Amino acid sequence: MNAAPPALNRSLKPLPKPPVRIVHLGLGAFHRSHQAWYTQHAPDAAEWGIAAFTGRRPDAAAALSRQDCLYTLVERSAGGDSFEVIGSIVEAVDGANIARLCELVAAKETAIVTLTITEAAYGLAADGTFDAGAPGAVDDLRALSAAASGGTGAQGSGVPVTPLGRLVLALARRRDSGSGPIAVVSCDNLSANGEVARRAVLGLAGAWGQGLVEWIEANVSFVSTSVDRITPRTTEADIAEVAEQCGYRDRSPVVAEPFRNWVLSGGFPAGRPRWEDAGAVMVGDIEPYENRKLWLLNGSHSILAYAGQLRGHATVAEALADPVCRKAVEDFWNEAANHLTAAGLDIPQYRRALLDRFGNARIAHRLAQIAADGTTKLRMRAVPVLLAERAAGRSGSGSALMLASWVDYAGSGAEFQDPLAEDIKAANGLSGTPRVQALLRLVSKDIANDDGIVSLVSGLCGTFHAHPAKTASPTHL
Ligand code: CS2
Repeated sequence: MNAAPPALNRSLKPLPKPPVRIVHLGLGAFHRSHQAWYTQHAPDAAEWGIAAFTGRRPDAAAALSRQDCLYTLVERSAGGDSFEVIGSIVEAVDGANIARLCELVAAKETAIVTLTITEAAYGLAADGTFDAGAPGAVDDLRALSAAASGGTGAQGSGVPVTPLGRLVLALARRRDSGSGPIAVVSCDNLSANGEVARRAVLGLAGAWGQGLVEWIEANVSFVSTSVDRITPRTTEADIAEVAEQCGYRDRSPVVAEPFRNWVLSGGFPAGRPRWEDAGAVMVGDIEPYENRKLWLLNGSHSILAYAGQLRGHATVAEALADPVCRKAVEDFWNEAANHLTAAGLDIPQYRRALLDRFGNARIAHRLAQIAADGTTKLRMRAVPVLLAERAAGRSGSGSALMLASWVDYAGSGAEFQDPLAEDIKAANGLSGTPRVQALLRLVSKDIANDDGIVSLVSGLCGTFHAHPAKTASPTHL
C-alpha cells in the first residue's frame, strides 16, 4: 500500500513569507486565482504579503491556515493542467476577527485593502445611493455604535456584520493610529467599482458619525478595477488530481483558466506591488475596459446561466454549445458592441477569445453559480445596454432577452440566491405583465417604469421554455 502523500506546507515548499502590506476582504477562490497570483508574480513580491479575511464563514481561513496559507493554483487549459504553489497569502483569518482586522488596517506598513465581497455586498439601493435603512446597514450601525462606546467585540457587540461595516471600523482605527493614507481597491464586477465602494463606505461612515467622513475623504484612495479570470468552484476531483499529480495533500487548491486580466485606475498613496510587471494594466479612464468586460463576458454569462439552465444545461461550455443559447449571446454582443467604440478595445478579437474561453469544456463552470444575485448583476450587465440601444432608436431585444430569461428562471421554481429573494417571491405571486414589471422593478426602476420595455420583456418570456427543455424548439429565436 502506498503511504499517504505529505501535506502541503511551508516546510515542504519553503516559499518566501513576505510581510503583510495588503489586507484582503473576501477570501475565496477568485481572490486566490487573481490578485494573489498577480502579487506573487510582481518583481517586488518579497515585500508584499497578503492577510486575507473570510466573509460569512471562517472555513476557508481554517483550511488555508492548516497548510501555512499555501495552495496550488491549477491552470486548466483545453489541452491540460499545470500547477503552481502560491505563497503570497501569508495570513488567513476568520472575517469575524475584527480585532485582527483593525490591527492590520491600522498598521503603518499596510498600504492597500483589496475587496472581493460580491456585487450584492455593497448594499446600495437600485439607484446607487446608500440606504441606511437596509438590514445590513442597520445591524452594522448598531455594532459600530457599540464599538465606539467601548464594545467588547464579543458576540454581537461591536462586531459589524457586513464586510463594509468591518472596513469602516478598521478605517476608523487607522485614523486613530495616525498611520496615514491607504488605498481601497474593489475587485468586484461592478461598473465604477471604486466609486461604488467610496459611496458605500462614506454612506456608512456618515450615518455612524465620528467625524470619519472627512478623514476618509482626505486619506482613502478608492481604486477602480476590472478583474477577469474564470474560476469555477473547486471539486473533490480537483483535490484528488493535485494529490496525484503534485505528490502532496492540498485541501484548498484553486482551479482557473489560463487567461487573466486586471485593469486598474486610481492612486496608491502608500505604495503598491509592481503588478504591471506581472501583466496588470494601469489606465486613466477605466470605463471602456470595464464595460467591455461587464457586458461582453459577464452579460453573456448571465444569459447562459438563465437560458442555459432553462434548457437543461449545467455548465457554460454546455450552454454555449446549444445554438439557441449561442444565438442569444451573439445577439446581445451585437447590441453591446454598438456602445463599445473606444479606440483599442478590439471587440471582434475580444469576442473570439470569449468563445474560446467559454468553450473550454475542461473548466466546469456551473451555471447555478453564475445565476446567483441576478437583481444586482443584471442592473450592470443588461440595463445599460438596453437603455443605450433604446436611446439610439433600436428595440434592445438582445438585452431584453437577458432580462426575460431571468424573469422565467425566477419563476421556474429553481433555488437561487439573491439579496432581494423575498421581493422576488412576492413578485412571483403576481402573474402576467404585472409580475414581469414587479420583477424588473427589483433590477431597475428606469426599466420597470417604461411600458415599452416591460412589454418587450414580457413578449420575450417563454423563449427558452421551462425545463426540462433540451429537446424543445425555440419559439422566438
Ligand atoms: C460570473 C463571474 O459568477 C458570475 O457572475 O460572470 O464570476 C465571471 O466568471 C468572472 O467575472 C470572470 O472574470
